[in-house]
Amino acid sequence: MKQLDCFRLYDKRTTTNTGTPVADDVNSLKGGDRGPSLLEDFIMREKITHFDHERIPERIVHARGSGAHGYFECYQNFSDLTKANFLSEQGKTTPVFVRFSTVQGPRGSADTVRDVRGFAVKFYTDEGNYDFVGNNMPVFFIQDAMQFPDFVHAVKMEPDREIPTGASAHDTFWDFVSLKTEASHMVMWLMSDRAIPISLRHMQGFGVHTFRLINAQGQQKFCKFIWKPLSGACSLVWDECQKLAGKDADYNRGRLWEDIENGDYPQWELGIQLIDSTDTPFDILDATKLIPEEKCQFIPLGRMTLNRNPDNFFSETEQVAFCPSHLVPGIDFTDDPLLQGRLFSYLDTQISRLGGPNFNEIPINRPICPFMNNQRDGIHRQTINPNKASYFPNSINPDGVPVESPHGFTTFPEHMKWSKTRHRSESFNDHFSQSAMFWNSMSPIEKEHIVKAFTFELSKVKRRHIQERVVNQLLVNVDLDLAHRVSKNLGIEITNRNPVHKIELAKSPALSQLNLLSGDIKSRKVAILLSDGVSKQEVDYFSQELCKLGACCKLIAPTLSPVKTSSNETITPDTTMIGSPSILFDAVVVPRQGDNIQSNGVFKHYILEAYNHLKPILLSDCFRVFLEKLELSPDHGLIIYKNATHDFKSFTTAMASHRIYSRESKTLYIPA
Ligand code: HDE
Repeated sequence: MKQLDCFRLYDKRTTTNTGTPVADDVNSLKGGDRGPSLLEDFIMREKITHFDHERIPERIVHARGSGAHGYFECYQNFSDLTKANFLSEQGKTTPVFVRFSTVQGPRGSADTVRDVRGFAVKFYTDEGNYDFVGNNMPVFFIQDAMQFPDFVHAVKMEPDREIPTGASAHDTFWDFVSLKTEASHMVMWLMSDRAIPISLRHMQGFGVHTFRLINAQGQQKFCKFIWKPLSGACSLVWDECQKLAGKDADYNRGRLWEDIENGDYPQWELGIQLIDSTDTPFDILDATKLIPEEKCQFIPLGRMTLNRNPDNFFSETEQVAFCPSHLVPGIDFTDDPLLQGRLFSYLDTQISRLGGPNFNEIPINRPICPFMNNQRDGIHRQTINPNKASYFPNSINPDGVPVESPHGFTTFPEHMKWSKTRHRSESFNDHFSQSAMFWNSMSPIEKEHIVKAFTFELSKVKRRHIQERVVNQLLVNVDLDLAHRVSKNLGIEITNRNPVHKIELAKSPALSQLNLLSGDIKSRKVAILLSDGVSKQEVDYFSQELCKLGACCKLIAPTLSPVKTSSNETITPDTTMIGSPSILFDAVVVPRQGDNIQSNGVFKHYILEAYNHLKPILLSDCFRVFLEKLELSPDHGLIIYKNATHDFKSFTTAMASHRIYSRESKTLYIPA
C-alpha cells in the first residue's frame, strides 16, 4: 500500500535514531577494557532506553491477533443503495488491512482456545477509512454498552490468580452469563463449533449490529453485514484444540501466514441482508438477535482477498487502530445501544493504547486519501501544517482552507421523539427464542459437540450453585433435551419445571456449519508419511494430484535423514513426525512402504490420533494388519487402497466433507 512505502526503512548502515553512523554496536563505552561503563555513552543509552519502552499496553480484549493486507473488489455499482464510494463501481478495488483476534486471552495466549474471534477490516477508501469491526458470530453477549466492563471483567482471568488464560471455563464467566440471560444466545454460539475454527480463513464474519445504507438521494435502508469465506466454514475438534494449544500455540496465526506466503490467498465475499421492514419478530436494535438468512437473503457486494503478510508485526498488526466510528459517507449507525457505546469506546482506548490523539498518523492507520482539518498538536504529531490559521472560518489561509465538502458525511436525519430514560426497551425482553432456534438448527453431531462443550466448561466451575443456575436458568429455558443431557453429565438435578415461554421459530439451515463447506479441498494440509522402502511413484502421485486440487502436502518421516525408496532413490523429508504431529494436518496419506515403520510408536500414535480427530486417512493395503492390531476398522474416511489411483477420489471426497463425523462414537474407545 502506497501510504506505507515512505515509512519502510531499508538503509544498510546502523545509525542512531538521529542518523549518526554507529562504529561499534556491540560494546559499551567503558573506562578501560575492564572498567566501569560511562554515562556519556549516548549510543548505548539511546539503544537501551528505546528497548525499555518497546511494549505498549495490550488491548483489554482482542489482545491476541494476526494481521494481513489485501484488497476488496466491488461486484457492481450499488449506488441505488449507498453512496459509499468503494461500492460504486464494478471492479473497483480498495486496499484493506485485516486483523483477526481471540477475545479473552492476552497477547501471548494460544490460538486454538474456545472463544469468539474478532474480524476487523480497515478499508482505505477514496473517501476515508471505513472500519468494519465485527466478530465471527452474528450476536453478542449483552444488549447495552453499559455492561461491557462487567462482561469483560467476568470473562477475563479471575482477578486474584489471573487464571484461566484464554478460556471462559471458570466461575466468574458462568456466574455472569447465568445471571444475565440475554447472553444465552451468544453462549450457545460460544459452546458450538463456531468457537473453534480450523483456521482464520474458514470462518464467517458479522457486523453484528444493524447499520444503515444511504444513497445520494438521502434514502436509507437498514442492513446487516456478513463475510462468507470462499474456503467454507469448518472447525477443529476440541481435543485437537487443546493439544494444539501446547504443541503449536500459533496454529491459526501460522496457517494464515503460510497460506499467504504460498500464494494461496484467503478470500471472503462481503454481503448484506437488506432489512426492508422493521416489522420483524425481534428488535433490529437488539445485538443478541440475528435475522435468519432464510428470511432475509444474503446479497453479495464484493470479494476480499488477503495477499500480503505484514512486514512488521508491531508497526502494523499491533498498532492498527480500529474504531466503529471510522465511517464513510453512505453508511450510518443505528440506535443499537451496544453500538452507540462502541462509538465512544474505541477512540478512547486507542488514545491510551497508542499514547495520544495522533494515532491516525501512524502509517498503518493513515488514510490513503488526502486528509486535512484544524486539529493540531498533541503527543507524537507527525504532520506539519503550513497554514497560518488553524480555525474555521478564516480569511488568512488561501481561500480560507480547509473548507467543508458539499458531499461530505451527513448523519441520517432520523426523527426523534423520546424522553431521556435509562429504561431497557420491552422489545429486548425475549432472551431464549433465538437460542432455541440456534440449538434446533444444529445437526445431531453439532448438538453433541455443544453438550460436550457445556459439560467441559461447567466441570471447570468450582461453585456448585453456579453450575446449577446455568442448567436451571439458562439451559432449561433454551431446550429441555439440552438441559437434561448436560445435567446428566454434571450430576445436577433439574429443578426448574417452568421454562420461560418462547416463540417457536423455524430452523435456519444457514446456521449449521455442516451446510457451509466449500465442497473442495483447496488449502487443506495433508501429511504424507514415509519411511524406508516407500514407493516413490506413489509419493509423487499423491503429492502431485493433491497439489493440483489446491491442497498443500508435507513429506514427513521419522527423522530428517533422506528416506530410501523401493526403487533405490532417496527422498528428503520436509519435516519429522514428532515435529509435525497429526494435529497440524487435515488429512493423512500413508503410501506403500517397508514394515519397519509399523512398530514405531510415534507412527502408531500418528494414525490413532488422526483417526480420533475424525480425519480422512488413506493407507496402502500393506497396512491392513497394522490397522487391525490398532482395532481401527475402515470407514468412508479410513480408506485402504490396493491401487493408489482407484481410491484416491474417495479420499478427496472424504477430505471435502472435512471430518468423518460418523466415526465419532467409535473414537471413545481409541487411546490417543
Ligand atoms: Fe469491541 N472492543 N467492544 N466488540 N472489539 C475492542 O478496542 C467494546 C464488541 C471487536 O483487531 C477494544 O482497540 C465495547 C462487539 C473487535 O484491533 C475496545 C463493546 C464486537 C476488536 C472494545 C464492544 C466487537 C474489538 C479493545 C460493547 C463485534 C478488535 C482494543 C459496547 C461486532 C479490533 C481496541 C482489533 C476491540 C470495546 C463489543 C468487536 C476496548 C465497549 C459487539 C474485532 O475498545
